[in-house]
Amino acid sequence: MVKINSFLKDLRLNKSLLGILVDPDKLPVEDVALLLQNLPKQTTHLLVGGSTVEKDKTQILIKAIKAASALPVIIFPGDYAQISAQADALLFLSLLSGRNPEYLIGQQLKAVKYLQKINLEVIPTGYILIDGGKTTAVEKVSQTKPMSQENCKAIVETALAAEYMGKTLVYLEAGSGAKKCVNPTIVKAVAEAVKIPVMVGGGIKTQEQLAAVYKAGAKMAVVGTAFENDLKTVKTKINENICRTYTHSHTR
Ligand code: 1GP
Repeated sequence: MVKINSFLKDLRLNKSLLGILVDPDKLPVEDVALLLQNLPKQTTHLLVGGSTVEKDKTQILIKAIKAASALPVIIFPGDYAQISAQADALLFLSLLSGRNPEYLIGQQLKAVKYLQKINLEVIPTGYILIDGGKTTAVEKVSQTKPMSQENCKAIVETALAAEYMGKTLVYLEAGSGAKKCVNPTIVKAVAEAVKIPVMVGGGIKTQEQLAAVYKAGAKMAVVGTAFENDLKTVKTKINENICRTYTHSHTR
């Protein structure tokens, strides 16, 4: 089978892409229909993955999403065990902000055997963790420190190192649930310095923040927590309605 690099093509288009991040540990597979019905209109991709996901959960969730939706699914893995042949592409992350060999080459090596067997678009990604005002799961799991937003120069240089290493994408990550997202001035400085597409995530909660990230030059923005919270509200409302109907039908 010929491998089609469609995700990379999407990233190189002059379009603002929106990836909604779904954590298999937080979204039960029976909620896939609810997820798909409530996606923001601008959603172009689904990203699936989490820092500490139970075995096989990612694969089961991706299978359910692919059965119900034509949206491309990109794996954003916390570890190599989350790779699934059913997805469209894999962010093959190297955590370049840190100095933990496990996340620079260890996990990548563990993935090789399986990747050789399947036909997945692999995107070499320079992953840069940036301080978002709280300790995030990435920091805890990787045992690395984020880069300070005060040091834009160091972030730009790390992104350039990613490009020189041959990465085809750079991901500026403030971490899931970050208090402050990556400052648009940093996004702009990186986007102007590198030739590869820039992806930004962590702490994006509003349309204004989203617009600012795109304006600064990001090709793709990733939203997880804010959408999760929206979905919870929808679910609560549905449950309330079900309870109301139930109570109603039993009080007649
Ligand atoms: C985390 O960038 C993603 O890896 C999304 O972050 O959950 O804060 O949107 P949020």
